[in-house]
Amino acid sequence: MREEPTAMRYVLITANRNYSSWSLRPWLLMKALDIPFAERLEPFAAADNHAAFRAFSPTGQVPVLIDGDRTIWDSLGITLYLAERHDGVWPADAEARAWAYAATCEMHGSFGALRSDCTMNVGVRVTPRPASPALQRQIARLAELWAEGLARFGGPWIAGDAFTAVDAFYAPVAFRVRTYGLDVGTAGQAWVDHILAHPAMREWERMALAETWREAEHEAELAAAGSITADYRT
Ligand SMILES: N[C@@H](CCC(=O)N[C@@H](CS)C(=O)NCC(=O)O)C(=O)O
Repeated sequence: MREEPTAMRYVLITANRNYSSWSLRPWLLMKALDIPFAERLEPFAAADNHAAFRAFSPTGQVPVLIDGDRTIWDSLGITLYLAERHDGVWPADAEARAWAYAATCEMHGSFGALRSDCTMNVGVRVTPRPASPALQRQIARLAELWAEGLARFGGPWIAGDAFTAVDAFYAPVAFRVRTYGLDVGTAGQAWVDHILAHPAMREWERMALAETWREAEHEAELAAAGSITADYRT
């Protein structure tokens, strides 16, 4: 049975806007769907924040959603929780919804080479090192998946005319496409441009650029990814 949300009691705990790709997913989803929440930012203070984050997160990771006396962890767990309480998390059309479930879970459980070789760093532009075969396959899969969703469900969002969770899950990849100049095909690039222009993505980007924190491990991952051609951060 559907549980009614209690207005304004959500607290979403996230980390640095510049680096934290998993944080972006529920933050963007809630902003895009106008679900009110209080923000709590826990910046990365070290290469490993597990012990400190365990004070509020059972996995020692962000994002975490606090709803009254409940703690919901993992970006997919948070999304499923919100979907029980709010309209619009998933596409209304059954075929688009089935496709969006699969595409969202694919993002959640795959794309390891993309995550490790093209770390999210919103404010920076990079000429990447030559892509490994695994990364090439994953970029080709992104192009295929986005083109399929846009063609089947009519766009401009991945699974239809409304922004849904599948867009939120691929949103960090849009920042990666821009940072590393990845070729995701014409249709894929149209979606990337569309989501980068979303007011909530622009808000996240503004906050990322204003951050003065630099976390050594994330910066080292970036340096390993290629040569930095621009850095727009404060
Ligand atoms: N599967 C988790 C992954 C969460 C995750 O990896 N979070 C990273 C931040 S983007 C984290 O908290 N890392 C802790 C650290 O860097 O010490 C989810 O979907 O929420």
